[in-house]
Order: sequence, then C-alpha cells, then structure tokens
Amino acid sequence: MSMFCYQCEQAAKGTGCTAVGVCGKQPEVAALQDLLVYTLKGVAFWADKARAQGKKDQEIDRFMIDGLFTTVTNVDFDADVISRFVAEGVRLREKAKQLAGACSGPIPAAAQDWALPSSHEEQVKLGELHGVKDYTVDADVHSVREIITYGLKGYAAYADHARILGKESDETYAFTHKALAALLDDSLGLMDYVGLAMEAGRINYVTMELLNQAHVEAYGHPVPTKVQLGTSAGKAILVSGHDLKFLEELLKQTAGTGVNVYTHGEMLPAHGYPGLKKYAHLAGNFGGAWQDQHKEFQEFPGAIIFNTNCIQKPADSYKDRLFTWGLVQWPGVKHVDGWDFSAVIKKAQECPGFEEKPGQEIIVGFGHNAILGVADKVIAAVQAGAIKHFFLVGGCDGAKSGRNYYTEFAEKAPKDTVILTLACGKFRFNKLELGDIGGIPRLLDVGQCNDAYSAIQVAVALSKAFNCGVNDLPLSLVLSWYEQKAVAILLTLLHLGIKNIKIGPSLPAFVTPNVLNFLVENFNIGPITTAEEDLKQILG
Ligand code: SF4
Ligand code: SF3
Repeated sequence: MSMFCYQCEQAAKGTGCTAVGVCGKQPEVAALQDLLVYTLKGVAFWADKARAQGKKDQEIDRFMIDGLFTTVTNVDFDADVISRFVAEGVRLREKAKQLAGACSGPIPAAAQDWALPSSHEEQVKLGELHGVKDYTVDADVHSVREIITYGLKGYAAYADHARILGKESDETYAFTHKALAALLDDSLGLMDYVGLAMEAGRINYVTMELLNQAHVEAYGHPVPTKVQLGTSAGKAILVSGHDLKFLEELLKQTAGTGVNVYTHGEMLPAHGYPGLKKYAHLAGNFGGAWQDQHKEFQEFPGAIIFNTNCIQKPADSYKDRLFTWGLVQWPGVKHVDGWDFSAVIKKAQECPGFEEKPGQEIIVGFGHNAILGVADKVIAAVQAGAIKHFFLVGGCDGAKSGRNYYTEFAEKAPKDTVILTLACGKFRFNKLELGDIGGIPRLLDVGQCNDAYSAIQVAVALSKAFNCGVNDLPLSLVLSWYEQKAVAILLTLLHLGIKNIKIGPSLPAFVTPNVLNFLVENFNIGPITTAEEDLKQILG
C-alpha cells in the first residue's frame, strides 16, 4: 500500500511521505483522511448552493470544521474514527443536497451520489483514488488549492476551540463551504485561487479574533505571570494541547483531590489567564514542545492527556497513563468522551506523583492587552533609541535540527531589541535569560499560535503610534512552521499585506517554484539562512 502526504514540514525528503508518515500516520489512515477531505468537498458543494438560497444547517456547518481539524497533522491516527467521519460526511452530503434542491449545472464527482463501501479495504482503496495526487489541473493551480486546503484545516482548529467556548462565526462556516466547493471547480484559474487563499487568511483572522474574544470573556485578558518549571509535591496530571475550556473543566474536577495539574507544550500560556491561574493546583509547566514528548512523558509520574495536537506514537513506558480527548485519537489509547475526567484523575492517583523540587521560573501572559497597557513606555523606549528593533520569532516547533536557528537567533539578537514570541516554537529559547530594557522584558510571550491575533494587534497599535504602515515599523517576522495552523496564520499575514517574512526551517513541499516566485515578488517572503546572516540583513 502506498500513500502520499506533504501537508506538513516533516514531509519525507522535503517532498512527501510515501511509505508511512514521518508523523507516524499509516497509509490506511492517510487514504481515509484523503477520502474525508474529498467527502467534505462534496458536502460543501451542496451546502454552498443551499446558502446561496439562504438555507443553512448547523449540523453540517459544525461537521465541516470537525472533519477538517481531524485531518490536521498529529491529531487523529485512528482509522476507525476517520472511517466513521467519512460515513457521517456521506450522510450529510445527502442532507445538504436536499437543502440545496435541484442543480442545473454540472455536478463534480465528489458531490455526486457515491456510496461508502462497507469494507475497510474498499474504503481505503477509494481514498487512494482521491488523494493529493488526484488532480487534472495545472501544477501551480493545484499548489494553491492545497495551500487553501491546509489554511482551512488550520483555522478549523481555532473555530473548534471557539465553539467549545460557545462562539461560532457564520462567516467562517460560509467561507468553508465556498472554498471547499471552489476546490472542485476546474473552470477557476490561478488568480481565482490566489484570491481565495487571501480570503482564507482573512477568515483565519476573523476566527482567531473570535477565539480571542472567547478566551478573554471566559478567563479575562492574560496578565504577566510567573510559571514554575519545577514540581510541587503531589499527584499530577499533564495536559498537552490548546483547549483552554478543557483545562478549566479539569481544574474544577481536580480541585480538592490533591492532584496538581501541569501544562505541556501549547498549554503553557494558560497560566496567564486570571480565570485559570486562580486555581492554586495549576502547579506549573512540565517539559517543552511536542516533539520531546517521548522523553518527557516517560519522566512524568502521573496521568497525561492530549486535548488537541500534537500527539506522537505513544511509547510503552507511558501508554497506559495516556489519554486523549476531543478530536485527538491514537488507536489503543484511552479516549475520554465528554467532560467526565474521573478516569484520568483516578489514574493520576494511582501514579507516584512528584516530590517538591522548585525550578526555574519563566514569565508568560504578554497578550496585546498587557503589552498595550505599557505602550507609552514602549513607544518612549523606541523614541529614545533604547529599543532599536522588534522581532516576532514564533510558530511551531518540530524535530529537525535546523530549528536550532531559532535558539541562536534569540541568543544573538542585539541587547537593544525585543522579541515577541508565540506558539510552541518558543520552547527553543523561552528559558534564556534575555534581560530587560528599562523594565520591559526583552522576551515577551504573547501566547499560543492562535494568539498571532494578539501579536497583530500589537503591530497595528505600534504602526498607529508611529504613524506608519506595519511594513515600515522596526519589526521583522521570523517564523517557524510545522503544521497547517501555521499555513492559516501565514495566509492571514499575507492577507494583511505584511511583507519580508522569513520562514523556516524549510519551505513547504506543496508550494511550486512558480507559486514561491509569486510570494517572493509580491511579499518578499524568504527562507531563513543562518541567525547571524539574517540578523545582519534585517538590522542592516
Ligand atoms: Fe508526512 Fe506530515 Fe503528512 Fe505526516 S502529516 S504523513 S509527516 S507530510
Ligand atoms: Fe505546536 Fe503542534 Fe504548531 Fe499551536 S503544538 S503550534 S506544532
């Protein structure tokens, strides 16, 4: 059995995974994920037509978001679960078709009345027919279609988190149908798709904004907060992922049980929210970014749970202490359905737990509200020449050795520069003592990847203060990417007209040379080189 997937930065040989995913994705899972995306396009064809007549359906809207998020890298590795998603998609395609009524034009194959074979093997075969390589259009058009697909997958994650907190955007739903349907339309040309890609960037912005509102309404604006990297005596649960509502519920259920809760990876910024940090048993952060989970989870003497990406194949040393929740699944790993975490708490109580061992402290919680609260100080420091330049160094982390670049970049950035950071890439340098400039820390942790929204607010406020465009600010973006949320964020930055972005550790395999040229010519986007070279080039 063969597969082809090139949606993330780990794509084998920089071109694509063909025998098995570097992430651990098996060919049958890859085929079923491809079949799911194909199914979603078919649903979207009808849902988009229905919306043109003012008809919509909440079940369909929500399903599209869940289906897309399920196919993001390091989310769901369980073939049975994905197969059930496809079956649900086939059912909802019929529902959307009923809603849309008669269609006079051509109906693309994905939207026609195809049935899901009952046998697993036949489903996989069908998925193999409708993978990434199934296209008849020009390679550049296909490349932009894939960029759009990945952008949609990325913002679907944020839409999912927002919905869990009770917030939904009809604009996000409408565009998801429109864009997925457009991916089936062979009459569209390259520039039509470029336009859709920019629109996907705008929709990601809208979705991140909604998620930010949801977080702030539920937990308040993040405030600068010290986070303990040591351990407190007692039983322990480690939470990895992005979902703050999950963390809140777990904190409520563990209150008074003697079980402490630690954050891992993208949960670290949770410590900055007043509505979460008020729980005294939110004890600290354990470990770093996702790619170190094998080593770190083995050393964690308690239960561990993922509420979103990035899960890797669990090692036997901790598999029986590992749980998943939400859309994350790994075959054979216990999955918690719903909001009852008693099994996880019970497991934590059976484990040895930690001894008291204080460690280093780091500061998180520099969302836009906190940074803009000291805007006068920041502006005065720039005007006095004390701050010469700002860098946004952030994005995903990953396993490649080339990612040491980001550590070196933070280390070598001159002392009169400030580094804003976000997402799990920060673990490459967030324990460095970078000092401060007149009381302003040189390293400001803005939050999770979705808090790119917050970083954009800071950039916009600075550009207003200095009466110039964002591109004219002494600000440079040096980004690291891994999965599809980074694609969505990049599209947002391009949609906002932000230029001169440096991206690494390698360029996406799904971008053709012509599409790359387009990005270079219009946005002056470029690959990272070495920290020294790039700093020299940026700072002139
Ligand atoms: Fe390979 Fe990334 Fe696709 Fe996994 S998600 S199969 S690592 S390209
Ligand atoms: Fe990291 Fe997976 Fe992307 Fe939210 S946790 S940034 S890689």
